Amino acid sequence: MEQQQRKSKRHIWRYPIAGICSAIVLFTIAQAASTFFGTASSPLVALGSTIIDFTPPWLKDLAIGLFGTNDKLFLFITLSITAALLAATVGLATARSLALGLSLVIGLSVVLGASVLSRSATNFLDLIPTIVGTILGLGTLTLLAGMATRAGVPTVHPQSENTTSRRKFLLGSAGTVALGLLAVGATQALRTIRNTADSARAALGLPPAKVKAQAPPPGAELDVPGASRFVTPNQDFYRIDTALSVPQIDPQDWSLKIHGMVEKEFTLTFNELLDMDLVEHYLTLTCVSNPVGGDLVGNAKWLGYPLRELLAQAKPLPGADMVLSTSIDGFSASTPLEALTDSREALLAIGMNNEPLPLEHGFPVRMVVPGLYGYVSATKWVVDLEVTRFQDKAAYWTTRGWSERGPIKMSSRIDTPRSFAKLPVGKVVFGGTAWAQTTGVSKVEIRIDNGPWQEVELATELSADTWRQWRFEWSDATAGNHSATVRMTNAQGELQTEDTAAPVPNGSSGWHRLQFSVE
Ligand SMILES: Nc1nc2c(c(=O)[nH]1)N[C@H]1C(S)=C(S)[C@@H](COP(=O)(O)O)O[C@H]1N2
Ligand SMILES: [Mo]
Repeated sequence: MEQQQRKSKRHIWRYPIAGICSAIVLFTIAQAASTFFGTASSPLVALGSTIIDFTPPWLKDLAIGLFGTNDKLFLFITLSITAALLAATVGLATARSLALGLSLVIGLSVVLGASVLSRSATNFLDLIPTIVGTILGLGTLTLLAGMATRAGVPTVHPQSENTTSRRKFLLGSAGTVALGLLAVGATQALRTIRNTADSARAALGLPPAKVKAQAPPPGAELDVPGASRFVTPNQDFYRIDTALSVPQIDPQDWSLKIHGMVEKEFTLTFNELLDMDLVEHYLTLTCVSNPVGGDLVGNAKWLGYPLRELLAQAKPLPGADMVLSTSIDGFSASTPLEALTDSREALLAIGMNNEPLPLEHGFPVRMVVPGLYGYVSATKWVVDLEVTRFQDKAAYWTTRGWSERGPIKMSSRIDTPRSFAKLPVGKVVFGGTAWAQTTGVSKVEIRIDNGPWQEVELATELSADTWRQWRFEWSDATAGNHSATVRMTNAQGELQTEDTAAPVPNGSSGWHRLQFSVE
């Protein structure tokens, strides 16, 4: 008896492994099966998205601050570690009783299923991947827990039995995991072959713009090494969204419903949009989460149809003051109706820098609105526009502690030198950018240490909707530690505020300052 107890203690490690293996099988099989349903039918994606939706603003901000656009990788790693710990605990429970372990798995699967169903654009059919994964996960747990238990029973040839049972257990574990991974690999390959959004994007020839954008004047680019370019290449453009997996939309399946407080509701198809009089416009997009000096800002040439014209066709009713735009993945933004009907070039965009929108930037259709942070205006994968009132509806981030309106705060940034750079004595070249969308930048000043404010050279302005690069030469940089501070003035003569504010609830403010040394 004593002998047996010691033995089972020695084999106890097999149970957590059995638990982890069955979790891997559950998730990989469900992931594989989700290929045949909507993306949110993967319990991993659904759970991750649900967590993102419930992440308090301060934590989201901290994650973006710490990990930048890798915040989702961070979420994924945290999620994996948590899942592994949970699975190990469930495994250990089976050492006590298999029924207990199996019930725990079923309980956790119910949570997974609930998070799948809670996603927008899922229905009961999307539960199938979770159910199939759970069945195979339960099977794996039963099998491996059985092997673990048999290994704990003493026999007449303890030694040899011990090694074979261990080998069997390890083989069994490795085998189930390998099968799961194989299933994911195979379906992933299938997904790539069938990926209609990717191939539709590749096949899409953008129609020419009826109104071409004015080309940036030669002076719009200052070419300071280490400073950002005037136009941000698509692959370098910051990406912020709540989508764990990029929505895949076949343009032929896309349509936009315009409804709510309008005289005439209608639905727009992609082909209809292609046939409309499209315009081009350069516009600098900014994220409300951008910290002072941060890089969640980019400038691109957008091709699209003016939302002003689209809304004119729907004829908003008196009293309406907001348009709630909703993405296929459930994200929504509240944009003041005025910003979409006044003279600014707010677009229902299909093109970015002469290409169809990249998938992660909203293919096939998104919104971009000059002067407003992305969270209240730049809905990607947009499928629904509801004309309504601020007092009746609230958008995604508004219900999570951010302001219902988000005009972009004027801002300026030092791109080069970098913080804590070590530079040789002599000439130091500073470069950066400043933006005040819809108003325009009229002056940028720099201060070295606590010296006087000095005006910098400004790039030629393309329009008030785009940022302006700047350049400054400090010709007699002296050895020692220094700081540089930058500030701007907008075209109405208003100076950028020195008061610092955190991104929550409506955008950061304060002067960008950095330290460097000259030696
Ligand atoms: N569908 C969807 N659209 C979205 C978001 C989102 O989470 N989901 N985020 C918004 C935010 S906060 C910003 S700053 C911009 C960023 O656009 P980009 O990723 O193309 O730079 O998209 C906006 N549109
Ligand atoms: Mo954002």
